[in-house]
Amino acid sequence: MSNYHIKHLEEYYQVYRKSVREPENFWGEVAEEHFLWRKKWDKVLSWNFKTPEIKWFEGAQLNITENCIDRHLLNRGDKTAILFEPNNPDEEAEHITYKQLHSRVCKMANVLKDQGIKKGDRVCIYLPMIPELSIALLACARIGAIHSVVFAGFSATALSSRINDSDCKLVITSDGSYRGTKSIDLKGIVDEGLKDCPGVKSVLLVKRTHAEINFHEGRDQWLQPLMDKADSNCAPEIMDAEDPLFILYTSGSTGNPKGMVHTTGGYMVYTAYTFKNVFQYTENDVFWCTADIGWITGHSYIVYGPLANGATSLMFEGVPNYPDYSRFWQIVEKHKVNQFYTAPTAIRALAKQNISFTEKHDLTSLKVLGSVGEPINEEAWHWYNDVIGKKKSPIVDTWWQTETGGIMITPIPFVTPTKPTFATLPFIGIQPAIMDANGQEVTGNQVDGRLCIKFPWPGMARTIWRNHQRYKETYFSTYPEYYFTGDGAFRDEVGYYRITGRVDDVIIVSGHNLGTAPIEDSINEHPAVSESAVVGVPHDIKGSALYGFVTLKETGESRIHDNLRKEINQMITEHIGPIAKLDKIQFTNGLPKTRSGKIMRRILRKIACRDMENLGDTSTLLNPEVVDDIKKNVL
Ligand code: 6R9
Repeated sequence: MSNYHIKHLEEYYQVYRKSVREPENFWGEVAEEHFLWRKKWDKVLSWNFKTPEIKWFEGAQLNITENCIDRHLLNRGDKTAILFEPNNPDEEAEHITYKQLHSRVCKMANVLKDQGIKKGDRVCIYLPMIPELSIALLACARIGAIHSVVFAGFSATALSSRINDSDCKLVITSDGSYRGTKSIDLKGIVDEGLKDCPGVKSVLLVKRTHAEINFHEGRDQWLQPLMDKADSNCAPEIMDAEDPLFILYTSGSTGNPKGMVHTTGGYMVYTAYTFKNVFQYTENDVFWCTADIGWITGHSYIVYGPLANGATSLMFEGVPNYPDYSRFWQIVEKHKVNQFYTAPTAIRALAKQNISFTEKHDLTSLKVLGSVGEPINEEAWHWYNDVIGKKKSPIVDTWWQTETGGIMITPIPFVTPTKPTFATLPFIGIQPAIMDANGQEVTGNQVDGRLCIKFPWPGMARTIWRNHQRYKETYFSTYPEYYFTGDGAFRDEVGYYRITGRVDDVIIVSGHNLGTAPIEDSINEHPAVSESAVVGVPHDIKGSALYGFVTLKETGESRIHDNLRKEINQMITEHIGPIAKLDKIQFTNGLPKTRSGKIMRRILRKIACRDMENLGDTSTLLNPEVVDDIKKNVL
């Protein structure tokens, strides 16, 4: 029996038990059966959560691109590997077969070599969602260079600090990018950023928008002419399983972004195995993950996981509301998408629109719907389930992190019965633990606390780039011998997990632990409310009091605001109890968000506490302009 593709709940429990009792045998078998190794490992796993040091498949040798491309050439050479849907629906979609992908990756790999890039060098990739982005990741992996993708929505400052942190020698970017009706001057941002990056010797440019750019002689080169001349074969660099594959930055609750380092063998095994099972991908399905490759979700579930399975992975350049709010559903119909993976923030935005946007498209190809990035609230879950999935396509609410490399807690579709707002069961091989306030693991069900993982899994990040001490302090020091996720979780009577949000967002009011997510959910149910964020402020008697920032669908006069404040507190009282009532409610024009759509509660908390001087760098926010307005109107 192959344990690669789980088919029913009993099998899940059976495979899960094996994965936990004999992790080395289990992962050894998965790795042996489904991948191409140049040399097998000497040892499946060695680990120590104190130092911390984790090694998977030590001694093994491989190249991940042989697994993602070369080995499919015989049977899937003419199958579409990457299906590119451009921003503009009138521009033709591009089908890149595995054969074509092989040739383009090899050519780009040869171009990088000609630029002097060698195994272990860092290459920064700052590109929009166009095929060259996926090809660039794979070209780096082909020659053993470590890629560091920076989301092409980040500012020049954010870009240069990431380039310098990992000493990137070369940057791959484009003249510009399209986002709906706008085109963005990416090259201008790169020029600005590179003023502070003396280590960058060359910039390779993809032509996308044909916008005029400043050409920096001696540093900049157009990529295409170099590709045209390059050889379409490039022998893969043979890598050790624990050689770094990439660095990806993620923001911490304090300080500079952390360059999470993922290595080759374990990451490949974990992303491929989770992809196959969590999306129940079968040959000829079309898989679409709407994330940007600038985030871990795109790395793992647009590029590496799907391609390691020989899948067809759709890549979309545009935005959900261009030319109008039916764009996602139009793409699903056009390409007969079978698995669709998106974020709650997109689901909420789409659910607000007129029903005609979804109704005019045929969504019957959909088999599995995925959610990732933040807790999905009940209302959004039901809309996704009923309107998009027609109650037939299970929702996989997948909890995981940049640090975990792949999906950690999730239903397996058609196997695990779903439950709104619950990520349900640990994935195969994952051993979650819930910790109480005294730092002890709590056993049994119907418990909540902080979410840790107590045993290594192949996809975990091994360190923070050149800052192992910070890796240790952030993830392995709060609870010795456990990996601490920074999230809170509740385990229900059958052992299902519900992620309750970052624990830095938990507020203790009069000795009661309150998660911000359920309070915000109740506020958001008020018909006048568009969005909200709740933070804690110090309070003499209660310890902490709750301060709410609320964005309304339409702004009103102050008399209406007073009534609204009462009604909002009434809703909270009804949903949670009077203990969760807000002491202060400030109406705002918008909430500060990260580029991936997460509300920056840290900034709001400081404003609410009138700690205006220490807001940190707000320039990388999606909407830095709202911050001043919120500061001005603080209560
Ligand atoms: C993959 C990704 C990680 C944080 C994580 C948690 C939140 C992600 C979630 C979820 C509830 C889910 N998160 N998925 N919370 N339910 N299904 O998003 O990585 O950008 O590093 O964010 O996102 O708080 O700790 P990353």
